[in-house]
Amino acid sequence: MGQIFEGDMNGSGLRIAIVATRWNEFIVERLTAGAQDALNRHGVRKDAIDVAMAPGAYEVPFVAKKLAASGRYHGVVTLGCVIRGATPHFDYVASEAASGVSAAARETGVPISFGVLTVDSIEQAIERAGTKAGNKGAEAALALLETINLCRSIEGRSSEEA
Ligand code: INI
Repeated sequence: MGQIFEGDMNGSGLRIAIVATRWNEFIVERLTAGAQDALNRHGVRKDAIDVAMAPGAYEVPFVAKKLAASGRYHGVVTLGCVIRGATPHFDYVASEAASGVSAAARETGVPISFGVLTVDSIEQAIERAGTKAGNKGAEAALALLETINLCRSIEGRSSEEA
């Protein structure tokens, strides 16, 4: 059998950027706290986490790409919340956010995780921001650590190396 590449969730020595939106701040500040807590618990130092505030989810990919391209971070967590309204605006904003974030990661070669909630109601958002459905900010932070370390495993480097 060939090799199996896996990433652990060891965050020691990593520098991480978080992009969070001002839109739906009530929800997104809980996602941000969840992401910061998960990163700290997995060894990322508090002073190694920077937070950039974007206006809305539509602007998230642009800001995430700037941060990723700066060369200052091992990875970027994106956080936001798009709540379906009565107009098609939701679909445009949500799909631009999702496809833009994955394009930014591919174009920069820097892992970027997607913690932008796309929900039907404020209740669903609350459920995913630290209540009964967990905290999607924390999940996005852990997915980022795993992806960073998976890349290092593929490149033949340990998660202890800078
Ligand atoms: N931005 C969000 O982050 N969440 C939303 O629910 C939302 N809604 O519903 O419109 C939203 N719109 C703003 C958008 O992200 C841009 O900031 C705006 O279009 C300016 O470019």
